[in-house]
Amino acid sequence: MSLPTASQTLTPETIRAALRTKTFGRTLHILHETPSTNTAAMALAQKGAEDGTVVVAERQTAGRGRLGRSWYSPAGENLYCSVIVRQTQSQTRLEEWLSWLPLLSAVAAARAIQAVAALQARLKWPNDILINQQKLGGVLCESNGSRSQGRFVVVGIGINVNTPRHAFPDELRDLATSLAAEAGHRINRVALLSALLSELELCIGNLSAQPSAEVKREYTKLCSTLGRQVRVSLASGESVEGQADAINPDGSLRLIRNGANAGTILDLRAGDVTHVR
Ligand code: BT5
Repeated sequence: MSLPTASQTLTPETIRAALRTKTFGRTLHILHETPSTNTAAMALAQKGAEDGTVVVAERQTAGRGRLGRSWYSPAGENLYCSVIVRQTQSQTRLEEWLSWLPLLSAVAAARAIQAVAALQARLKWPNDILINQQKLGGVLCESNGSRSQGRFVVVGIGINVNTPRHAFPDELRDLATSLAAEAGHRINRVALLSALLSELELCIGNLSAQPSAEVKREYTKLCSTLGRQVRVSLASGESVEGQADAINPDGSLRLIRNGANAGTILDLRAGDVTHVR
């Protein structure tokens, strides 16, 4: 068998030959171009697509981050991937399941990056994938509200794989990086996608069976936010500062506040973290 080359394109054949999963990616939609793989996966899930269905695109014309932000998604270089995950938990465990999904998906991405590119990614709470403090990727989880269709979450992951440092738009050049920029050579996207889907199946599968203490501990180990002074912008527009102390059992971030409220504990379920020092 010949070794896949780093420029290998994403085709059903190359991906299927590399897949090592039980369910994730066994139903696979590969799009040349789409507004957002998350939007495409949402539409498929609403029509009943099965658990583990994956949408991958070569290019996104309206790739999305959280809170309406955009995700830079040039053609042919990177991974833009969304997985439909159907909820198998009882209602009582739903909140925990939903809050850990993005965190564990980020662990899965870090594991895949280590396996394929031999680079150690770190995670910024809740869902940023970093190398050397620069943003390499992100996770966007979106769920449906309706119980009649069965609860599902679309786990969207974007990883900058082969974009050269100089090719990022001005506003991202100092903030973003790619695997190729860090490794000094191009990285095979098919191998990375296959590893990512295997790790997602393992990490999320673990979560469905029971809250996996092991993957949660791994998140804590990889999370570069902990122990730092941080500023967190909240959805309300307010921002709070303090020391990131721990990840709580429900996936929220425990912050020990500074300033007028020094010492007060705040448990944050969402927010944008800036590492102050
Ligand atoms: C995220 O949002 O980090 C989640 C990104 C998820 C993207 C995937 S791609 C497949 C799937 N389909 C989609 O439409 N989305 C998902 P957030 O934490 O809100 O970060 C967004 C911010 O990251 C932007 O405001 C920019 O500052 C920065 N950014 C945008 N594109 C980037 C890129 N390619 N690399 C690094 N940083 C980027």
